[in-house]
Amino acid sequence: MFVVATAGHVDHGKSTLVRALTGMEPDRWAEERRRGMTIDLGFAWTTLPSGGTVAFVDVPGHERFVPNMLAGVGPVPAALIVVAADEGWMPQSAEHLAALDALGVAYGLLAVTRADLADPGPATARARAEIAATSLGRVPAVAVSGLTGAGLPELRAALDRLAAELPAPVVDDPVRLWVDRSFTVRGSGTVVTGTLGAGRLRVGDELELAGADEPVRVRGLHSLGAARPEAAAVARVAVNLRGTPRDRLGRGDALLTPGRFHHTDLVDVRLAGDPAADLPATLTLHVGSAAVPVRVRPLGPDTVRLRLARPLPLLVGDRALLRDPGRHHVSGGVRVLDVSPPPLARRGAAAARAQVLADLDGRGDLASELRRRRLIRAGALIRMGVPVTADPGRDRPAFAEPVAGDWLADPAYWRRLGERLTEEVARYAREHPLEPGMPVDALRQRLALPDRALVEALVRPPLRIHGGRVGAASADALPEPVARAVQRVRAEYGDRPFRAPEADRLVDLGLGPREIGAAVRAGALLRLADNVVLLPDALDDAVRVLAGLPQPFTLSAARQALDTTRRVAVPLLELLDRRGATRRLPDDARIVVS
Ligand SMILES: Nc1nc2c(ncn2[C@@H]2O[C@H](COP(=O)(O)OP(=O)(O)O)[C@@H](O)[C@H]2O)c(=O)[nH]1
Ligand SMILES: [Mg+2]
Repeated sequence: MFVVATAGHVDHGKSTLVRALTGMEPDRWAEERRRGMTIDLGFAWTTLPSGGTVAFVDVPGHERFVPNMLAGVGPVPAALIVVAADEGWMPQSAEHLAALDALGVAYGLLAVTRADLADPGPATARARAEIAATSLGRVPAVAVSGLTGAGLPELRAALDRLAAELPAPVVDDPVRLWVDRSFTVRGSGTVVTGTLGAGRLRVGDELELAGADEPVRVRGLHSLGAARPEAAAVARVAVNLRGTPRDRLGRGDALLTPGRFHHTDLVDVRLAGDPAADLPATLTLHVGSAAVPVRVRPLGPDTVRLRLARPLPLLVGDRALLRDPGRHHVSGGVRVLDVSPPPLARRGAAAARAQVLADLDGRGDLASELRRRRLIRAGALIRMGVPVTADPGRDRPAFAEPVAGDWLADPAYWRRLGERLTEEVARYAREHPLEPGMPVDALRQRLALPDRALVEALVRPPLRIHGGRVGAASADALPEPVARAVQRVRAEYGDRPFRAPEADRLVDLGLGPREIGAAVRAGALLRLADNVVLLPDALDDAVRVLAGLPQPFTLSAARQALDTTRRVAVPLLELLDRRGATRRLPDDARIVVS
């Protein structure tokens, strides 16, 4: 299906043309028919010569109803611009065209109506010239009469050609269905309609509705007046929602694929075209079918920050329109550059921000997003509309490899974090010489990281994580004073390895319980009992000496062979028993287990 919105001055024959093409009545309201004037959006469709379907969103032309017009054209990428041959270019012709231009609509067709009343030539020439200066560029023109039917076959053929030009919809994209109508159907409940520009809807789908705590569920789907199990973009759809009260949603709301959109009330945008030097401080932002009051804060020459009166599911790259409702004036188009911009608290922050924005183009470049955000979850970027998989077609570098979980990092920032981690661990070791490394959570806070997994991913040899702490992997990590003390133990006891330093000697050496604990954890000392320590190689040496004794041997024989005291021999043999190097027999003698 191909959806096209009408545009043009009031009474130029838009609704008449839609009626003539489709045989359907676009003016749905009794009041519209009584007054002969479109007030709200109308919907009608027909089959084209190619066999394809065109659906029209017929908009009101009167200046009072421009907001309704914008809700209709917002989600629709193609326009049928209607100008009456007898009246020519008029103020709402210009305002509607300005709106299409602001929204960046690039596909369109000119129908010069009421050609039975006047020569369509001058109106055609003027309108084509006006249109050529906008995002629509040069468009085909067809002269028609809704009264006589002249030109209608040519118009149908031109619509077919336009449909063939439109880019193929992305049916795998998430759904963002801007609601343009909501009503209640007796027995079915709430129904909303909209133009599905991308993605796919199925009966039974769960969708997200901003402001609703629970997902809403698709109970039924209609397209072109018939019930369907599914609808794929592009399509006009009516969605019956299960259990959602009618007053919970209306025009300007959006039904979304759950978890795929970031709701924001703060965006930085670029103004399209030649930005007016002085934008009013308050305007209305029109995007999709929504119209939301915004406060405007100028940043750079063509960039501003918008504070929205209510959050919207906006994406980087979205086109929107600013309008001054008081002056009935389209102030211009905007392109969303950032849907999650930083606060501007410091002095000079706005100027700095303007510099950053000057380099953004609203295309959601992953490398540039990572440079600015440094660290962010892939899911968060996707919800902002930034593609996280490298797109070879766009010739951009692939930085999309997560550093941990689904965290993406700017490579330079990540390297710097790694260096800072090393520094922090070294500093911690200096300040806490007896602890076996810096707790992971302390590091996480120190580096201001949002997730422990990031700290863990940053640890590289010679550092390692052990027992929830980050420290050096080797015994070289022994704190300086302890290392010196162990050195002296080695020097004094190296040639009589089974003589443990006496308690007062340990004190002299500066080896209290905490220092001994650190040395033992680092593998520099072996603790047999409180205040009984040996050098770590003593165990193997002892087994060798004991193996040379006649088996079994007594405690006394062992003590003499090892040239030590009971203070050492008793716990040493018990340790060897526990390790399975020796075995204690029922008579308390032992053998070395070979
Ligand atoms: N003679 C003539 N009258 C037309 C034609 N198209 C529309 N009209 C009349 O112009 C008036 C406005 O038409 P309408 O379709 O409501 O205009 P809209 O406001 O642009 O939707 C109506 O009285 C129509 O009957 C046409 O091609 N020829
Ligand atoms: Mg009308």
